[in-house]
Amino acid sequence: MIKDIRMPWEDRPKESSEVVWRYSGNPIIKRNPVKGIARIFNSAVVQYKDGFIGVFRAETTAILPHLRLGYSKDAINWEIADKPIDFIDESGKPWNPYYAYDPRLVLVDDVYYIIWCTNFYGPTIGLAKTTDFKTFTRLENPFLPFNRNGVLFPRKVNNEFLMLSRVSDNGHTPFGDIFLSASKDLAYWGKHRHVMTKGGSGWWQSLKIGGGPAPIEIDDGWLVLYHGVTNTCNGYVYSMGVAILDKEEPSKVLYRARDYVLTPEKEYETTGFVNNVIFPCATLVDEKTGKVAIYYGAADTYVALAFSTIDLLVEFAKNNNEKVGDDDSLGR
Ligand code: BMA
Repeated sequence: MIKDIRMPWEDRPKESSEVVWRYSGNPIIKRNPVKGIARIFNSAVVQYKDGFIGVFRAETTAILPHLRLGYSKDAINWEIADKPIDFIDESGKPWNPYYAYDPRLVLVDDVYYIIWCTNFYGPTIGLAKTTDFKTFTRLENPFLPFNRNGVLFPRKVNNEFLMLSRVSDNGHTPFGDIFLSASKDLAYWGKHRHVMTKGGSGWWQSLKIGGGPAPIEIDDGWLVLYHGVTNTCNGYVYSMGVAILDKEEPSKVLYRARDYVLTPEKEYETTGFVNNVIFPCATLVDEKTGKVAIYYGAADTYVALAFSTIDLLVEFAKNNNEKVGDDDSLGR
C-alpha cells in the first residue's frame, strides 16, 4: 500500500445502509472512449508519481482485447494511450500476446506486476513487470492452460509470492473455485491450495467464483473482494462478494459473507455488451482513514467506481453469515 494516498471519494448517501455504494458520476469510462476502441472495462489502477496510472482492458472495434495504459490526475477522468502496451521478453526481444484481458496491477517490493488472461493454447495467466511504465518485461506464464483471474498478493508471505487463480475451460466456464499458489522466484509455482469453493449459502455465487482486486492486508488477515456468478435462463450474472483470509496461511478462509455486496442494478451494469456483469479488478485504499475505492468493469462495456471502508467490509464479512436452510458449507 502506498503511504499518503490520494483517492477519489464520496460519502455514503445519508439514506443508504449499503456496504458498498456507487460513485454518482458512473460510469467513469464510457463507450468508444478512444479511436478504434469500442469498450474499456475490467481494468486496474494504482497511484503513481503525482497522479494515477492504469492498465486497461481495451477491446478494438474488431473485438480483440488487449492492454493499454491510462493516465489520470484524479483517478476518475482517464486519458487512454493510443496504442497497446508493448512487451519485451526477458532477453529483450519484442513479445506481444495475441489477446490480453482482465488485468490486475499490483505493487510488490517496488515493482509493478501486471497479471492478465493471456493466450497460450487457450486462456491462462500472463505475468509482466515494470518499474517505470515504459519498459514492460513479460515473465513466464505462472500456470498451464486453462486458467483465469490471476491475482497477486501485494507482499510476499513467508518469503514467497502468492497468487490466487481460477482453473477454467476454454470457453465461458460453467464452474470454478479460487485456488492459491506460491513461488519464490515468479518462475516456478507450486504448493497449490484450494481456497474457496463456489456455492456458499445462497445462489448468487452458485456457478463459479474468481479473484478480484489484490487482497488488502488488514490487522487479522487479508480482505478479499471477489466475483461470484449465478446462471439464469438469460445467462450468467456477476456480483461482488467479500471474504477474509488467514494472514499467514491465506488458503484458509476465516470469514465469508453470505450475501453479495454489489450486484447489477444500474443500467450501465445490467445492459451492455454482456448484460449483468460486475467485475472488480482493483482498489485504492487509504490506510489512515480506511477508505476504499473499488474499480469494476460493468456489463463488459464500462469502467465504474464504488466506495466502501475497511471497517464496513470487515464487519460484513464477519457478521453477514446467518444460516439459511441446512446448507452451511460456506466453502469450508
Ligand atoms: C469472463 C471474462 C470476463 C468477463 C465475463 C463476463 O469469462 O471473460 O472478462 O467480464 O466473462 O462476460
